[in-house]
Amino acid sequence: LLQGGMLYPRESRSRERKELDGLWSFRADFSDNRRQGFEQQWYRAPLRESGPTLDMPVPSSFNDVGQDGQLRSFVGWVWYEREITLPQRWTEDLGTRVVLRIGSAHYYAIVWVNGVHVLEHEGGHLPFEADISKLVQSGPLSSCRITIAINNTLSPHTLPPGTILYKTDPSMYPKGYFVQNTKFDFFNYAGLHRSVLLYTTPTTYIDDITVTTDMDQDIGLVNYQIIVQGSDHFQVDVSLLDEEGKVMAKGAGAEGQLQVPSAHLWWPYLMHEHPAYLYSLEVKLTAQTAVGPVSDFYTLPVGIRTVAVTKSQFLINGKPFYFRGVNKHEDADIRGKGFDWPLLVKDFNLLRWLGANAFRTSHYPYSEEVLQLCDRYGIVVIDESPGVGIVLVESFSNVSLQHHLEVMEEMIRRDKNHPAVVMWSLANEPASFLKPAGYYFKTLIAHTKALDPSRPVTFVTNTNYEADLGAPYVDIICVNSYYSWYHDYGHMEVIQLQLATQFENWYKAYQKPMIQSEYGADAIEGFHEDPPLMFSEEYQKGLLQQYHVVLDQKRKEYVVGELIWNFADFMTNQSPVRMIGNRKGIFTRQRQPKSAAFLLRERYWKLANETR
Ligand code: BDP
Repeated sequence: LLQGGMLYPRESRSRERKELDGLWSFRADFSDNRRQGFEQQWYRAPLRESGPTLDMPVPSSFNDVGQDGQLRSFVGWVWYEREITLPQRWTEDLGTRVVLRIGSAHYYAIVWVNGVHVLEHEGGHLPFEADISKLVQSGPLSSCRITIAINNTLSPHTLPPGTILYKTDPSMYPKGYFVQNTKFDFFNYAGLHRSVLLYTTPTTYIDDITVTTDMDQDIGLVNYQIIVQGSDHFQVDVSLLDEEGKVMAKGAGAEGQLQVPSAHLWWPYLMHEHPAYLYSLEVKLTAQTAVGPVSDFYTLPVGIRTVAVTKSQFLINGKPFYFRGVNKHEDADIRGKGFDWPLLVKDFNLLRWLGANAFRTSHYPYSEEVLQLCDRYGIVVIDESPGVGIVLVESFSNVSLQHHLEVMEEMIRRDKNHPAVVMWSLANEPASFLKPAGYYFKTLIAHTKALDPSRPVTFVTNTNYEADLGAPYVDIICVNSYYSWYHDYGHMEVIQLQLATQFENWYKAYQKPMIQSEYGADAIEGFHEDPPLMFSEEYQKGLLQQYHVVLDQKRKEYVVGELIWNFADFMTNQSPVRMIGNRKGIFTRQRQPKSAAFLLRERYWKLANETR
């Protein structure tokens, strides 16, 4: 199991934070073996001393900000560096703990501070951090040089997996020629996608908080568990405040249960006149240490809600919940997968305009700020791991499974306290018919449930119901299908029959609630054809309408949700079936609506009014 917590870095009376967003120095290692940076130890001295550097914005993918096609498709190590000056109180007060936190570095990262190796991390979508107090408090330096080398190469054992293909025919390819192949449908953007920051805590500090909630009649139950590092002699006090700042319950000790009479529940968007009610759990730690008394403060937003699954329903606070939602990507022009506040707020405004109440983080964990907004707006989340494109037999091996187990640990550690997160999704469209898939998913699901017994677990399948070896272990069956797009293309008249058959087969086999976790069609904005032809706005609309006929029948039985593919157009690898990316968005990549967005908006508001 992982050591240590991963609380979101928040300021408090005892904690400071310093974002390192902005321009970093950057160099891609174009040497033949891509290892010149290590051979010449680029981390030893400022990067500009070992050769020319570029200005690179953080957070952002490095791929699309430049005019260099070679850099856009670069595979290998890139180097980032930033020098900063630290406040004196950080470097001179030995009671201060200074932590370097990297929100996301895709895919493998090695970090040095002032030339000293401090940590390595595998995986492009989850944060990692290192205590760098000793390094910044040891000398006369008040400056600090952070070097991060990042490798975007994917192998059969990474998540997502990929393969490097060497092309050796000397009559067709230059010496050493290789390409990165992937089995997933989005561009493998890379770089520092989320903020890099420094934050402080006292040396005795609140390391982790775990909250689960329940209801007893109208009494809200908040179970909490707090982990403290740095001292064995401490006291923990907690209070739970309502939205007006009134103390509703108090507790003492690192573990306990708070009771909130007439609790306001956390409800999804449009399911209640006051959705997304958030309490604040204020945690105060006091400890006696060698340097005197120390206090640490941390405040965690808490939503009181329950989640349960029956044979045919998904219940939130005991009420049937229907996922009216979308699949998204972290993707936009220029910045690629780089975090961007205006984009984030625009997306949430569009979701609420649509009347959507849910999305899936296809196909990897999104930034924490996204989940915080979901908590605040009542947008329900199916939180998905980067297990997309697991289709090779090697990717079901023990090495791969071990890494996937660790990713689930990191993901749950980061996201466990978000009321908006109601389900874990372990993978998207794995080859779950392959023999080792049964053991793989059985183990992965058991581990996920052991880490978090409070949420249902699923993975998203496109395998035939009779062949799927993982489906027996999930709580909800999530199925992707593309009738009249990848099969019987051009023939919308077959959708109703095929979709009804899909639902009926799965339900007969498993008697579990189902979600249509993807369906959709590409449409290029401004292309019109009536009668509808593929790639026109009319075809996209027509296809969705056919799906909706069947969804309307089956949602009265056991279908508990529908998630359109996709919220917005997004970048993919170049291929003859992709016209500058995947065009299945109901919004363009610039977030302008296609006709289908208006159709979906009408539908979602109608559904919302029915179930309110
Ligand atoms: C599904 C995948 C999704 C793709 C979509 C498509 O889950 O990632 O983008 O197909 O082809 O199979 O549009």
